Amino acid sequence: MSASWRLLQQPLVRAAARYHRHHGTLRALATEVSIDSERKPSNYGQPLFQSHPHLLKPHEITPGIPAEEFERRRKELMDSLPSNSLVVSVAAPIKFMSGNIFYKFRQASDFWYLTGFQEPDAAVILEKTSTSRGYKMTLFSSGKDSDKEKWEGARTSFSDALSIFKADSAMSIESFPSQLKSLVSRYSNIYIDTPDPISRRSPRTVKSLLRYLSPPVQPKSDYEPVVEPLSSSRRHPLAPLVAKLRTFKSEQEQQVMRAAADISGRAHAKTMRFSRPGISEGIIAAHFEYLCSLAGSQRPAYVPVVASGPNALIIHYTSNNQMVQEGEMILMDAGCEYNGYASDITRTFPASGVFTEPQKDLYTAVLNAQKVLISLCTESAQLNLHELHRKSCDLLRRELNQIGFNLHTGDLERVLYPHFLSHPIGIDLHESAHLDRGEHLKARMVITVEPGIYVPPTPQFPKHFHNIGIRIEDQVLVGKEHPVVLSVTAPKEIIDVEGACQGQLGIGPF
Ligand SMILES: [Mn+2]
Repeated sequence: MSASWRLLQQPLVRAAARYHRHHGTLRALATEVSIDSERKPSNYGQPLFQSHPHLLKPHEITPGIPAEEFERRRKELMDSLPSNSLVVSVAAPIKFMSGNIFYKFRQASDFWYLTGFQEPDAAVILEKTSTSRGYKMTLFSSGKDSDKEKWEGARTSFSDALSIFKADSAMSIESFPSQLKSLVSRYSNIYIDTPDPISRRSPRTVKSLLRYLSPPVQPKSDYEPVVEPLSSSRRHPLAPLVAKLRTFKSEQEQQVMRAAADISGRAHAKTMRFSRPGISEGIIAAHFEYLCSLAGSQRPAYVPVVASGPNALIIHYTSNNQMVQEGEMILMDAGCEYNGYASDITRTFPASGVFTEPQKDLYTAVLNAQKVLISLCTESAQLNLHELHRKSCDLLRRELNQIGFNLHTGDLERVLYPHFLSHPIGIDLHESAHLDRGEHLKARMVITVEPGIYVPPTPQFPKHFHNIGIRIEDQVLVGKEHPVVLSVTAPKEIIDVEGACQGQLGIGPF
């Protein structure tokens, strides 16, 4: 048995132990939730406790999120709407890389948040009612089709859509257009996200020409007549309302996010140990992604940045294809998606395992600022993201002037620190689209705190800092009085970063 084979087996052994632990304790519940985990292929369009007890607990619809929580989300949404309201949310389409070669499917975030349903070709309609539940839920999906399932895998049946996903009614997606058409005429408030009218009459730019000429061209939908005639007074966007709910993370969501950040944080620590001069940035990225996948992550939350030396000055450097040189630092901005939630961590570490004096000085400047900023991620600090960003500029300016910079107006914001400090994070990496940066931070929000300094080789800055780029990014759960750093497993203090790189913490490389 080779060493690497044994390494690969370890997590599997642990997973098996977890499975048996579940299995043992759950025999008693078997009358309530039937387990058919022995059955292959599975009978469902996604992992469920019934088929995947090693991934989910009973009554969870997605790993870590129980059915009651999806119920609570829908109820909260519907309770916030006026009477006579209808909500329509649809699944993501399958996306294609080229021709009929598809990408790994990822569900649309809002639809997933409201239903937990992970199949494409699906939709949900929620009708506000005066019942105690507060709404009626109709789930549209493919249902069983043995010919199709033989090629594409199992789909959840309509009866399981009722019993597991708690729909009042389950129908074929084929009947969605006609159902939608008849329902929209009966309600006075329709909450639905339709294609942005501006994008259909997009300004004449080179990019829009390229989009137009590169197939597949979005055909003008046959279904436009269904929603088009709704006057704007009846039709409202759904996304801002769901965004408001998604801003505040439940206990269950906090735990999934902590687990996602844990996986990424540990992978950062192990990748510090793995990295060395003489290997390419791409190998470091591959190593990080391998570790995350091995720990159960479904996909990277974004294309990782592995920038060695001066490449770190490019904020979104993702080519990751140059060699790491002696004496350089590696800026790695990488995070996985785990059970539906993104993680986002940046660390900057010395390739050789020891910071040089200038690297140490600049790193300490960014770290000092970052730690003060994290301490301000509380409800009681009464700050909004704009104010927190301005604070980060003040703190960085003071730190830099202490280590020999002589900053002039604009040097910091326009040159050395050109990006924003923070963004909310959750199911999407950037949950900012509908967030007001002017609103005070509140408990149960999760945001990133990511100050950075990138020094170009120009004479107004001290020469020994030229071509150094440093960013330190954590994910922070805002508390009433105390912030919680979710990405705590990624080493950050100089002594810990050097220790991780040198293997002194007993971490990694695998
Ligand atoms: Mn970020």
